[in-house]
This record gives sequence, C-alpha cells and structure tokens, in this order.
Amino acid sequence: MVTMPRMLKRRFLIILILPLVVFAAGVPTAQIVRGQSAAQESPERDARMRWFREAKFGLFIHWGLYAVPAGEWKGQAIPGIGEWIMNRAKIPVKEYEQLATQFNPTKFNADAWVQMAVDAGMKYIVITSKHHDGFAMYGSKVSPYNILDATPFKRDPLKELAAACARHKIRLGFYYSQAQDWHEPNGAGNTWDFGADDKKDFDQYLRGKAEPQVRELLTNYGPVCLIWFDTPRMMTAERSQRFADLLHTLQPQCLIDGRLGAVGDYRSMGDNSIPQAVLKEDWEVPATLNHTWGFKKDDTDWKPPSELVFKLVDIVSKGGNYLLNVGPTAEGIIPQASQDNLRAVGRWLKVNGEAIYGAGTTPFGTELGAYSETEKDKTGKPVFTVSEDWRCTIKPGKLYIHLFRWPGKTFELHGIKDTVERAYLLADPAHKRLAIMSSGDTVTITLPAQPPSEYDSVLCLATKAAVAKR
Ligand code: FHN
Repeated sequence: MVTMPRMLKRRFLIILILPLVVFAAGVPTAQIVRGQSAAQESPERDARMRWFREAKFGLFIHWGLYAVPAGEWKGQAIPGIGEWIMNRAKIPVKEYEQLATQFNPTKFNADAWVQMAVDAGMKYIVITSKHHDGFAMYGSKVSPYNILDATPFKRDPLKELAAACARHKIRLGFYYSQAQDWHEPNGAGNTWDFGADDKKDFDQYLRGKAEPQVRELLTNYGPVCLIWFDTPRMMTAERSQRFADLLHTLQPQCLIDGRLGAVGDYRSMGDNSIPQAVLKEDWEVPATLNHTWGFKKDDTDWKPPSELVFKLVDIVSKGGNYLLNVGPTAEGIIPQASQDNLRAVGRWLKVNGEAIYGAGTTPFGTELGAYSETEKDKTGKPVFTVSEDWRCTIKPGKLYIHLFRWPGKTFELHGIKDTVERAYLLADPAHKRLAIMSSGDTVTITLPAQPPSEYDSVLCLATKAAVAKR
C-alpha cells in the first residue's frame, strides 16, 4: 500500500489559489522582450500562451549536415553530441562545407515525420532551421550555404514540413542558432578558423545573416508557433530585442523560448534537466532519447517508453512541457528505435491523455521526492532523491493519480477530506467505480489486483469541489 505523508490542508489550498490570484493581476507586458513571470500575466499573453500550456508534449528535431559524419571524422569516433562534431574535431569551414555535396536525404518524407509526431501524441514540432554549424536547412536567399542551393537534394524540407504540419493540424516552430555560427567569420564560436569571439564584428553577423534569416523563417513558412533560440553568447538585451521586435512585427503570436538572451515567453530548462518541484511560470525541458541531439551512429542507448512516460508525467505535474528530440539520419530517416519508443508513449497517451493535455500541477508535492538527511553533494548541499511511485496532475473537479508502481490492493491518499465522489481507472473503458473509503482527511481506494497499464495506470478521482486549473 502506498501512503502519502500527511500534509496541511491549508498548504493544499494556498497552492491551488495562489496562481489564480497572481494571474488575475493582469500587469501589462511592456518589459524588454516579453515578460514571462506570473506577475506580468495579461489577457493577451494568456491567449498567446494557451496552446503551449495545453500541448505539454512536443517533438524536437535536430537535423543538419552533421548527420553525414554521424559522429565519426576521418575514421575516428568523435566524443560528444553529434551536432557539435565540427567544433569538437575543429574541422575547418572549407572541409566541413564539403559535407553539403554529400547530403542527399532522398528518404525524407515530411508526412511520415509529422505522422510519427501525431502518433506519439505530440502537439508541436520544433526543427533546426540553422544549428551552430551555420548551415540553413531551408532555401535561404540570405546565404547560399543552405540545403536548396548547396546540396544535391535541392528541396526545402522546412517548406514540406510546414505543409505537412498544416495538413495534420500540428504546430511548427523553428530552432535557430542566433549567436553561434561556425561558418561565419563574425559569428560566435568558431575560434579555430576565425580567432577569438571578442575580436569579431558580431553585429555585422547578426544584421547580415541571423536577423534576415529569422525574417525569412517568419515570412515564408506560414504560422510559426515558436522560435527556439539557443546558446545566447554575446546576446545583450539590445541585440535580443532586435530579434524580439522582428517576431512581434511579423508574427505577434509566435513564442520565444528562454534562450534568446533576454527574457522570452517561457523558461527553457537545461538540457535533460527536470526541476525537482512545481514551477509556477511557463517552462519547457528539451530532452534527448539517447545521448545526442544530431544523429550519431554509435549512440543506441535509447530511453525505454516507461522512462519517457514517467518523465512526461513528472514534467506535467510540475507545470512544464517536454520537448523530446529525434536526430534523423543523412538519408532522412528517424531512427527506428526512436519511432518505436515514441509511438509506445503515444499509445499510452491515447488512453490516458486526459490526464496530460491541459492538465495542471500537483497540489501535493511530497510525492516528488525529498532531500536526504545524511547524503550531501560535492558542494555540501543535501542530495535530493527523486521518488518514482506516483505523481498527480489535475483538471477542474479531477485529480489524476499516476501510479508507476502498483501499490497493491489499495491506494491511500491524505489531505483531501470528503472531496472524492468517484474513483475509476482511465484505462478501464467502462470507468467502473472503485470502492472509496474516507476517514478524516484520508481517502482509500480499492484497486484491482493488476495494473491496467504497463507504464503508468492513471486513477481518476472526481472531487466535489472543482479543483482550480493552473
Ligand atoms: O549546443 C546546443 C546543442 O547542440 C543542442 O542544440 C541543445 C538542445 O537544447 N542546445 C545547446 C546546448 O544546450
């Protein structure tokens, strides 16, 4: 039997009510870029953020010339993430550029990629339009170093993806490396060809390439749900504002991630870094399925669907979005294991999606884990041990208890006195009522002998009082 340590009902209420009080403040967003803090919430921002808050699960795609070497350069395996091979192996621009002549992803099928995202239950797609290597994966008039002009492929995959996304009614966003551009003498990052960054005319690069390319992306590809900027080296507030102004002018609904250089529309967590507690602001965690973003032929250490489902639920219960990456090959194929594992998540979501899309954060918190009283990390701080028994997401009038470990005959929950009217498992198509016993602020639900779902069996508790949605 899983029991939750007792907690104060007052704390429960404060957690539910506080976001409503703060969001109601409606402070205008006249700050640099667009404010993301709850104190800056306005009806306009609320409307703009709505789809993102509902979506919860997105597909990240890292695809570029780096898929050709796939982690190996001149017969040597290059350690680190695949899309950094140019930097890690200090490949001169003149040599790296040659990869374009070999890049011919004839197996690329935009509809198949989008269909996979749909099957996985993902609600938005973010693809690299230009990564740090400086190569544009779309037909750019700003620089000939792009897939349409420099490869034998001679197609614009972003155009094809935009059309496929429109057909499948899924949102599309673009990753754009605004600061690092290892192909350009004045872009940040390439010190092996062009010397130290502080000697470069960075604004010349920004104005001459990055800003006009972002303009192209916001002009030629229909509605763009977000621009995913990254690694904001040398990005002052003024430089960031220039990009933000472009977005505001060309596509005011388009969101800015948290890595532009000044405050964006939401917070981007570190790669694969899930916070320990609920965060009230909007946030997203970019994450890998193995250990690389761009395709690497040697990296086959795939996270199993059980781990992906746990992470998705964990993230949603803390108020975030999960942007999960695939790294397609140079032929244009998403690795089969990535496809299989994502589709397994999608099958779970088909049954249990009600507890994910648009769901609010846990009103509890004790189920997330605890700081060790004895163990310390290198800096002397207590180690946080993540607990993986259960999580909770909410909707008005519903508590969804995600059971990752089947607790046995009963599940006991404390601190929700007299509120549960009905209990059933989402995986049971008949939603057969489960027996409920209430005693004080403890509710005990009688469960069947076996969990109905392989990864996470969701127990829905319908409550009398409507529970506030975040
Ligand atoms: O340097 C990049 C990396 O290649 C990858 O794109 C990730 C995705 O979040 N972002 C940067 C590192 O944080």
